Amino acid sequence: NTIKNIISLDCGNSSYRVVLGKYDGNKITTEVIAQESNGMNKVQDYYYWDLHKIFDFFIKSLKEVLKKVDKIDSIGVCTWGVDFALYDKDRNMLSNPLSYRNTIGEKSLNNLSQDEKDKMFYDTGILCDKINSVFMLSGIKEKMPDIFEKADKLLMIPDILNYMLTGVMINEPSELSTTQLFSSITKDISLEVCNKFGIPKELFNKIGVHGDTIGNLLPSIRDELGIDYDIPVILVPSHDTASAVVAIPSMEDNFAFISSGTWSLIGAELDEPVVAKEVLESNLTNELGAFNKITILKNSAGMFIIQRIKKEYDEITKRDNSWEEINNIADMYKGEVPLININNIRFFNPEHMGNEIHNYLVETNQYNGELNWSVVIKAVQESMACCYAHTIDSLEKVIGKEFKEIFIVGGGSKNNVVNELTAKRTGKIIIACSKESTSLGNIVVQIKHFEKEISLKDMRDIVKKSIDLEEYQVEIEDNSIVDRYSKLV
Ligand code: LRH
Repeated sequence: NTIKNIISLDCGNSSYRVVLGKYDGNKITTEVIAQESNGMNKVQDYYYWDLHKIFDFFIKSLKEVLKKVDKIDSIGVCTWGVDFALYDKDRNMLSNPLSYRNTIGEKSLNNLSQDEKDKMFYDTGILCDKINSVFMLSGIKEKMPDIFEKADKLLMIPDILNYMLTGVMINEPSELSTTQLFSSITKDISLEVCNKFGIPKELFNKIGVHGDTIGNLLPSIRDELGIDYDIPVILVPSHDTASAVVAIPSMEDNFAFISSGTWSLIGAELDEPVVAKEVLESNLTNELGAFNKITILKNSAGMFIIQRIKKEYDEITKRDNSWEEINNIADMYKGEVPLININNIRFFNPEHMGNEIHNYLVETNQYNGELNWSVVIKAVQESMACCYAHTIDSLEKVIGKEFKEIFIVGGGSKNNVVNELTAKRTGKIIIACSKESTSLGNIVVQIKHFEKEISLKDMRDIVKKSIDLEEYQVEIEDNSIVDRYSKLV
């Protein structure tokens, strides 16, 4: 049997899924085996993630996979960035992982001067951002000193799942780069940043290499699955953005992308980080991608805002409105385009997103009257496209290249309205790729376990043969709206 059955566990902020990829030596066919919604649980003062529930879901899904195939050949895990758990020296998790939407790290970021923030960027290539793990960790140090003192090891979310599966503690580099405790320049833990925040370097484990085997599935899990052979768990680029970028079907080295999910990561792939003033000024950051590539990108709010609005609107209308219905509501508005800075902190985690946007539009004289969902949804769709156009423009200036096309990957690539608006506001050809790009990237990297010589280019060639693309192209007539947006940021 030459077909390899490769499993991806892809956990996003709003949902997680198990995807079975069948690789026949030429291309991959994928099937989503199971999917569940994800969300933070608020308990008293803090928002937490439930990793044990995700683990349980994964094991159940593997059982489903085994009803469909004779053998599972390998497994890879990827998740969202920045969040982590601390373990004591006996390898017990000290607390459920906190979500980056907590404000516990805010103080240590706000206490930094501009010079200190700049220095951290020059040390790591990473922009200081409120969600970076370093700030959460220093918040834990201050507000939960007992936990901090007992901490012996730190595992990022995908590392936790890999540990639960194999019993091996390892830190994966792309995910580690979202902490800002790791330098994309030296590709190692940044002693400068660790020392500055009093974080022991010893918290970190061995840093893994993409394509290597972390370990085999634990015997207890094998027993539960009723199998008697080893399944290797492979170290894939476990930051979801890094895996999604692997699955960009570009045959050229230079390409621009938008990885669209709860967040929108707008960027390009480079060989080396750009550590310069212009990067800082454009709010770009140099994350680590697959196989030591750099993804220079802006971490922008993405579908989160519109997902929240849909949830609120569903509650009011007491029904599950389809996305088409949500888009139709926006279409009803024919007045001047309302704009919001989607990355304004007030839209990060408000009690009520619809009201927050409405209030903002009223305060900025873009609207007056009662809350109108057409206006609110329109504002979000248009502002997202303007943010993309504005960011791609700064990216081109920073790296001195112009892009003809932009690849959109991830769940958000299926939002036709935003895709069309993006084509209109950027003037570029928009190529919508797979909804399951993160899993495709995860799966295609696992092929390295079976074909040691495979290159990143070969992987992209396999992806290209495995998916259908959809193109959007619109002539720009008047783009003053992007200028109007640029003034908001
Ligand atoms: C996108 C993402 C992003 C950030 C955020 C927390 O899913 O990984 O790159 O790190 O989640």
